[in-house]
Amino acid sequence: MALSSRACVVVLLLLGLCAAIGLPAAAAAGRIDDGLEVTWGDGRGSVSPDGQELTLSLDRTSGSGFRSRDTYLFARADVQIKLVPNNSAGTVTTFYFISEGPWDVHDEVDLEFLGNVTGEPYTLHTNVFANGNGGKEQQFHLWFDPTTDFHAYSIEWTQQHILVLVDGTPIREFKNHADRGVAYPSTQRMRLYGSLWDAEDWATQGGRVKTDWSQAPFVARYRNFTAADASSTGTRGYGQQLDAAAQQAMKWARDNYMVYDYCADGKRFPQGVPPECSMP
Ligand SMILES: *[C@@H]1O[C@H](CO)[C@@H](O)[C@H](O)[C@H]1NC(C)=O
Ligand SMILES: *[C@@H]1O[C@H](CO)[C@@H](O)[C@H](O)[C@H]1NC(C)=O
Ligand SMILES: CC(=O)N[C@H]1CO[C@H](CO)[C@@H](O)[C@@H]1O
Repeated sequence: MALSSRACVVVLLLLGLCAAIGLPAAAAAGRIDDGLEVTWGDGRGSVSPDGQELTLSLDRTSGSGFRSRDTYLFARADVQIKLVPNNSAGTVTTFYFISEGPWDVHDEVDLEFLGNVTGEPYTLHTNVFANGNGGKEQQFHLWFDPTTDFHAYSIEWTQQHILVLVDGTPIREFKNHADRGVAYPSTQRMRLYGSLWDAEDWATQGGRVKTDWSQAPFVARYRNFTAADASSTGTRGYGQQLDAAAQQAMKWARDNYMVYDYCADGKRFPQGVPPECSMP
């Protein structure tokens, strides 16, 4: 893959600068806006002057959001987020892939962080849409306070699976069972998006707790964004089966922190949960 000459110059400059101040070159991440662009919010989304942090804010008038400059057909995306602190009830902070074609057949992989009142846990809501069909929700609490520090959230979307990771621990794997008739996102390019918006009607404790606008503006911070092509099996080690340690880690996360699983919601699916729920 050829780097553009402009990218090369930037890389060379960074390497030179790092050498000059004695830091290892690996510490020189690019600017976050090399990969992401703020697209809405009328100034409520911004990038720090050093390019290391993208901040989204939300007030009564509007939220804000960004998107990736590139589109992907299979990718591994990583970002670190520091969520809205204190009373974040009603707010939703997101990071997701979505295709750009017709809505009725769209693909999507969602991470949505549902805020809460101070001291109560955030919920990480995940969902997968393929060919316009979603309804595959799984929700998690986190094993740390996601508002005091940055933590890494990743989506690995390959031919084999969609894997969601939190600080490198897999929490959800949605396997490609297209050969058994389960729709899987594999033909439409997707773009990454992030946003901070108000959803007080449903986000927190089923909508019972509303947004406290006296706490506005609400702020979420993103940094260290990377997205790498993962179209060929095994690219950078991605797209392979989870090894025993990863399976064990995922089991730990799911046993202890999963708070909703569509596959276990017999009330919602009286005729039986969707077929992928019983596929290994
Ligand atoms: C908020 O806190 C309540 C009480 O601990 C919890 O049941 C709920 O899952 C939390 N998250 C949301 C989004 O309501
Ligand atoms: C940035 O993210 C990469 C993985 O995408 C990770 O290896 C690296 O340690 C992160 N850098 C910092 C400063 O956290
Ligand atoms: C307004 C308010 O309550 N701010 C608090 C938010 O939480 C941090 C710690 O996470 C406190 O230091 C602030 O005082």
